Amino acid sequence: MSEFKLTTVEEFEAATDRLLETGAKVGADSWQLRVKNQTPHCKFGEQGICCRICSMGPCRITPKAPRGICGCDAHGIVGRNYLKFTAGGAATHSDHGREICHTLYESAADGNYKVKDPDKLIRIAKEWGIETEGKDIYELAHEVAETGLMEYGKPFGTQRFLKRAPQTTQDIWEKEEIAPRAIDREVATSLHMSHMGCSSLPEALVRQSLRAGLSDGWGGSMMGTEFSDVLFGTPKPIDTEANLGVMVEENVNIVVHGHDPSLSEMICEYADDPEMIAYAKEMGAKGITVSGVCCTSNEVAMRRGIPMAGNFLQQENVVLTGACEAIVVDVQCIFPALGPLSKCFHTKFITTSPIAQMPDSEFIRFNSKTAGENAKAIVKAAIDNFKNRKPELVHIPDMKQKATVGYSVEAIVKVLDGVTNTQVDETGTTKPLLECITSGVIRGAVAMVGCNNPKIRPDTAHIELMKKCIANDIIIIASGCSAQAAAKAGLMDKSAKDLCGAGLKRVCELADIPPVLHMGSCVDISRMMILAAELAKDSGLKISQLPVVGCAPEWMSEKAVSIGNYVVSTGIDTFLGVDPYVSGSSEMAELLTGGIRDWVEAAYTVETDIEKLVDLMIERIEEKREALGI
Ligand code: XCC
Ligand code: SF4
Repeated sequence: MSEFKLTTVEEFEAATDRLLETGAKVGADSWQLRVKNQTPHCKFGEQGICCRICSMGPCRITPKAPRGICGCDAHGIVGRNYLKFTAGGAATHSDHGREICHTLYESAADGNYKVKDPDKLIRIAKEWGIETEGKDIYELAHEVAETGLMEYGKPFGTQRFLKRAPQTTQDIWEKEEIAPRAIDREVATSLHMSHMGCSSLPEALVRQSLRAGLSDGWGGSMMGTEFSDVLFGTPKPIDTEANLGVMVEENVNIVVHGHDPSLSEMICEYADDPEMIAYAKEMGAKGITVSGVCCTSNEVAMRRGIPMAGNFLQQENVVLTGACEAIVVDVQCIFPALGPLSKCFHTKFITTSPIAQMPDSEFIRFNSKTAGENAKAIVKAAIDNFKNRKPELVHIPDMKQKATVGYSVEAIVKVLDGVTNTQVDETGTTKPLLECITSGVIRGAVAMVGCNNPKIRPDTAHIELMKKCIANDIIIIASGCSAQAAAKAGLMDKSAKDLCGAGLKRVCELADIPPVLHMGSCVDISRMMILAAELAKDSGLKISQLPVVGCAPEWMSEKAVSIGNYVVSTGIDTFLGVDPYVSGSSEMAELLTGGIRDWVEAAYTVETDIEKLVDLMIERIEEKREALGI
């Protein structure tokens, strides 16, 4: 038996350096070079004290100029910036959710998109009070999709999915007036409040940030996750591989990148088509390999076992291999750099969404009605491009790890069933997991999420934090680029149980799981909310009492701030490794790291020293245990 070994960050970096040498040969730019050009960053921006929301400015706060021209102080400026940042994230995640609602609406027995998990659809319909009896599944799909779409603009009431939270959580949201109403309304209200001459009171701005975040996590993102499951199947554990070594030199390599599975699912479908494979062979390749980057990669890895080429800061590397025939993108987290970079190689950079259009790309407009044809055209374009490779530029780092992914809440409940002697009913409960936690076999859980950020040595924070947690019997649930960091390193290989403390190791063996559970993409952080809600309901505790924390050590996007806001608002303490541009206001910093605890029973901790960050998380988990007397 070969011995299990994690891939080290030094090994990643050596592989990247080798790829950058190729880049230098062809005159390619890279994020590593651009970071140098942008450093040091603007101090005003870093502290959040630059305001340019009206044309009397831009105004910057200094000791000599403590107020902008309108009289707004640092606290108001930082607060408005924070709210706008959140609104950007909530809008983005939720609009992704809306696209999925539309895809569901377009589903048909003879269409491009089918309902793969009818049980889940029926469950949601019942939950929403939609009559299911005597209806054709597609009739029901349309009705549920339309009801979902109404959640974005309904004039009255709050989000339907809030009822999934424990009553105690719902009461907090009501009392604090942060229960989210229509999703678009929360985004629009956020932009209204942060307009010139509206709110400049930190409390009001933070409250709306929490509310907008909740409209994402318990609204748009949750619909994105649930309806993706309905359309493409609810994830179950499945084996795959991760890191650049999943690309295959002899094959046509298609890399999917972005977030919306409506595109990537179709690409995978057609790349698997015997007709297409035959065509690839005709063109001199041995076959077709689809691999992924960022969250769309998580989506197809969880449902199809499609390998993960890498996470956010590895997106340029896939092109630098010289072996990427096409990088096909939909929305979000796509570097505009891919345009000029792909021009240095034979790679086709294919954009597909009117929402993400970029220079130097080929735009093949993708929509649900013509999805099949679009996907076929894209796969064909990639195959046709195989002959244009420049062999002297081809180098795929020989680097990959095994990973078992696909841990939806349903899957977690199922795999942990039977680990203890707890009786569970047929629908399954989280009681076995709770028993592991109360007995101390598992000390607690960390929800690891978020991106890479050049401010932190890529992946190190994710990996080091996870290693320390599992060694301390803390189980990790991961999503987004954090999950991919884990997979690339080998932490989603079941053999990684050897890095755990004795308790967690035993659970991994009994349940046959890796110690880091892949829960999906970033909209799938909604799965984590549901898991926390179920744990609270099954234990009779409040979510805030559970020994569970959230962590985004290398986050970078607006979406991540929206996520942070809904995780905290759900009662889960959240640890950040990068400051969300609030250091310029003591009032804002104090509210987010302390004051909001009085409202939602949780708050942020910001600590850029990663060693300290992990210790603080473990400390918090142990504090929660102590308070429960377990
Ligand atoms: Fe984007 Fe979702 Fe961040 Fe990765 S983790 S860099 S947001 S792909 Ni969401
Ligand atoms: Fe300056 Fe006030 Fe205008 Fe902002 S809103 S740019 S602080 S004048």
